[in-house]
Amino acid sequence: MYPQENKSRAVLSLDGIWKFRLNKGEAEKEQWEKHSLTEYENLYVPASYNDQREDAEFRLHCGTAYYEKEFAVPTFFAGQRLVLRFDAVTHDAMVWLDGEFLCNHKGGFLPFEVDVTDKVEPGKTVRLTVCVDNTINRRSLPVGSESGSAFMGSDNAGVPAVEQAKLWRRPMNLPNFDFFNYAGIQRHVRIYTTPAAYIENIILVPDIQGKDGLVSYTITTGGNETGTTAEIANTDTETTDEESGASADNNLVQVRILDGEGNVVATACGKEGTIRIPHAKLWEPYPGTPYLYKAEVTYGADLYTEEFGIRTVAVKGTQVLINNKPFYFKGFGKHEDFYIRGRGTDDCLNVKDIGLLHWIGANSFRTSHYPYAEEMYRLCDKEGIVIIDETPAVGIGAVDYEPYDDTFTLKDYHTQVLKDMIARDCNHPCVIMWSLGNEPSTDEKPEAAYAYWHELYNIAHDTDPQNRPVTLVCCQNNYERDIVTRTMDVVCINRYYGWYNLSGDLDAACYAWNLELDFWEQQNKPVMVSEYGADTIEGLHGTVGEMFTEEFQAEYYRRINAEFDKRSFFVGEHCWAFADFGTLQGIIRADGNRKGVFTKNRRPKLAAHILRERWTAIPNFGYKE
Ligand code: E8X
Repeated sequence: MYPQENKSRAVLSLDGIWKFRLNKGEAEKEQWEKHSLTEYENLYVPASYNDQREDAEFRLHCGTAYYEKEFAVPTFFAGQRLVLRFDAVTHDAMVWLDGEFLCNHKGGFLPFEVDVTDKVEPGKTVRLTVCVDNTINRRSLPVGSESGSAFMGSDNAGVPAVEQAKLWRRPMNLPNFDFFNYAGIQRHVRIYTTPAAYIENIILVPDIQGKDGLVSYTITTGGNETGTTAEIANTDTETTDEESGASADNNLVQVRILDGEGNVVATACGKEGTIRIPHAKLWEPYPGTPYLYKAEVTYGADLYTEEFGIRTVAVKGTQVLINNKPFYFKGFGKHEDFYIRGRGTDDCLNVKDIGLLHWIGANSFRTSHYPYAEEMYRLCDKEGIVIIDETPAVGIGAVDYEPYDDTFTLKDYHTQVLKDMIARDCNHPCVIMWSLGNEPSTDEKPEAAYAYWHELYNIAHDTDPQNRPVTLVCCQNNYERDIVTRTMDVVCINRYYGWYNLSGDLDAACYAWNLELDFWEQQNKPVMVSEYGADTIEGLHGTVGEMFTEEFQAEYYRRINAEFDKRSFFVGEHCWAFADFGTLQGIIRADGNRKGVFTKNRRPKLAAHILRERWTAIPNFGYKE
């Protein structure tokens, strides 16, 4: 659960300046975690390390780096349970306290935490060391190549001098994806307290019944107030000692539902149940009201308040329904990416971006290509922006459908990440669909692809208490051979007719779109475009709008969008991308990917005005009715 400060819980931030050192092969023999770093630079957390120094080594580093910080928790924390939480360390982390190994974590975009009550003595200064590893390979998500070249790279294979130089050069990461491999402690680091017996998790599932809202809730507790296993009491059998303890424990859980004005509108007791909220106000995407309630849970001395919305999501025929009304997606694929801090958590930037989404008339975005910082989802709950929540599974090729070796299968790791993402985000009203991943190979080995993705599809449905729709974002491919995409709840397609193919020819692009849409029309599924776009250099203009000009991007969206309007099963348009973003340097990237409708510093390109005109006239609901 997201760290919270209230009358029972305190939060101590460990953000700020940390000691930092890139490991150029020295750390192993010197065991940097065993003593305080002697040579180091001062770097800021949370942020990527890559752009914090004017040194190519920081930008291009491949491998591990060390962070270190000394801290003490206040003596008045004594008696409380202490938990150290990392919101995300990219990609892999190893953590030590005063040189003693504490934990490790694989994967760069989800939180991990460890109980340090017995390890951190209040009032005493301790040294926290974190080793981060930015390596990407066929065992990581996102996926990196282990030989060959990076995303769309051209390495002149076959030229002897080039082949030899490749063997000779420095080790480098070869992303199988089109965004900069930012790394480091990119999100907050905190110690939070709870009472010894504490609320471990809260799961809320909203529903609508007539004019009322229903919330099913499940609460798990830890540390256990009564000294028995904190399992839910089984009251219909004879009660043993242990069970009566558990039932007493169950009775310690109290739930109060507060409305937006702070009035108590319903109460309940026990670890699970269903609460009725008469005449409930629904959560609706902006410009509707994203109304939020609070579930205030107490368990003994502990308190945790979780915000939630009452809304439903379903797919019916060719429609995506929010609160039983057909929704039309208007928005973007985004990135967490900005000057200097790279992928570092930036609430101010998030606020700005939501403001721009409102300005342009968008109602949604996809967290391409990884789960974002939790602060963004919390903000979208309040601001009424709909999220398609994506795992970091980008760059998966047909080879990844086979086990890597005797010890590693990507699907197992992917399953874990998917479950962790759903566990982290499942209470957010703003999240209305899960994306299993982005642009895997689906048409090369269609059967193997089906076996891989369908298992994940089922796992997502089984894991999500709200059973939201599930999708897989499909790369432009042979959609007749691909048997995965068509089986998702919503068909999400990334298409670049007029850019990567039929380049610059918008007549041909529209023709191609229509041929493909004829195919999708037969599938009886809701279909949306999850990426389409054109690289555009701000300030580059032309009367006839050739590629890279602002006029071309504007015309591209104007022409293609008109085709979408002719299809009733077409439920949304997400432009690629919201803003320009960083990538690995390469021959098709001039200072990153320039397909942003906004520049990296969030100024509108011409297309932004065209989209604004269109989107402010398209309602959230009932557009295709
Ligand atoms: C692009 C986008 C990329 O940035 C995104 O992360 C994934 C890419 C296009 C795939 N989708 O290059 O701008 C291109 C397939 C072409 C046929």
